[in-house]
Amino acid sequence: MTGAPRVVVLAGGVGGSKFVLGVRSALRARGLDDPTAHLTVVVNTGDDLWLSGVRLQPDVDSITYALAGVNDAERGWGRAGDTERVNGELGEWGAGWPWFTLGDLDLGTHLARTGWLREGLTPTQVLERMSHRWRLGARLLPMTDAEVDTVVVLRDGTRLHFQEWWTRHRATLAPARFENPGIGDALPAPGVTEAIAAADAVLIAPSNPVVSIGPILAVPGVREALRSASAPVVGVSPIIGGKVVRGMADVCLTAIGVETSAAAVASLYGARAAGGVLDAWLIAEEDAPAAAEVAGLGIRPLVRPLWMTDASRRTALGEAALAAAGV
Ligand code: FO1
Repeated sequence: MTGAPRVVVLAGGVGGSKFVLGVRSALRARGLDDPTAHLTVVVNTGDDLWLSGVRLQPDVDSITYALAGVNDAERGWGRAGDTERVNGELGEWGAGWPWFTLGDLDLGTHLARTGWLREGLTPTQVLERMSHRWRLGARLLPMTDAEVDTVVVLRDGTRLHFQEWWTRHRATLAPARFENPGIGDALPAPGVTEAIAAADAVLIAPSNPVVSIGPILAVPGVREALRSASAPVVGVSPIIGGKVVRGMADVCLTAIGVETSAAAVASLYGARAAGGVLDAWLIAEEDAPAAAEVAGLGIRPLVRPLWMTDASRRTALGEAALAAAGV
C-alpha cells in the first residue's frame, strides 16, 4: 500500500465514538492532519427515534459531538454544558417522554435535521451537511437511509422502542429478541459498500454487538461487502475481563443466547474464512486466556490493552487496530 490507508470503522454510540477518536488521532499521528478522506465511519441508526416531532439519531450525534469535541463525555450522550429549558417546557405540556431528556443545544441539532429531512434531504445528505459545521476529520455515513428503528420484543410479546427499553427500563425487562422492522428491504446508505470495497482496513468498534453492530451487519449488502472486502477486517472486543465496559450489552447478549465473553462475541461475528466477518480480534490483556478459543474459530487473536480511559490509550488502541490490519 502506498500513501495513507483508507479506513472504514463500523460503530455505535459511546464505545464507537471513543474508538473513532483513537483511530483519527492514530491517523493524525502518522502525519495526516485532516483524515476526512481516509476515515469513513458507518454509524448504527437502529437507536434512532421520532420524539416530540423531531428525529433523534443518538449514535450519529454521539460520534459527531465527540469528534467535534462538544460532547458530554461524562454522561456519554448529548452536548457538554447543555441546559434543559425546552425539555422542562415539553414536560409541562406532557409532550415527549418524562424519562428522556432533550438538551437545548441538542434540540437544535434535532430541529435542523428534521427540517432538512422534511425538505427532502436523505439522512446521508443531512449528515453530510451537519458534518461541515465542525472539523470532524472523518466522513460519517448512516448505515442506511431507511428508518429501521430497533424494537425490543419482550417475552410476553410487548414491543417497545429500543430507547424506551434502554433509558426508561434500563434494560431490566427481559427481552426475547430485537427486531429492526423493514431492515430486510433496506439498502446500505450511498457510499457504505463502496467505502468498504475501497478500504485498506475495516475496523469493527467495541460497540454493543447486538444493538449497535448487529443492525449495521443486518442491512442487506453490508455483510457481503465485508466478506468480499480486500482489506482485513479487525474487530475490537467490547468485553474486558469478562464484563461489559459500559452500558447493558450483557443483557442484549444474554437475550440472543451469547455469553458475555470476548470469545463468545468473536464467535457471534464469526471468522471471515468460515462465513463470518472477522479476520482478527483484539482482546484485552485480562482476557488473554481466551486467545486459544478465538484462534480455534479461525480468527487471529491479538492481546492488547483495550481500556480507552484517556486520549493516549485511545490513540494506542486506534494504532493497534490499524497495525492489526497491516496498515
Ligand atoms: N440516555 C439516557 O440514559 N437518558 C436520557 O435521557 C437520554 C437522552 C438522550 C437524548 C439524545 C440522545 O442522542 C441520546 C440520549 N440518551 C439518553 C442516550 C441514548 O439513549 C443511549 O445511550 C444510546 O442510544 C445507546 O447507544
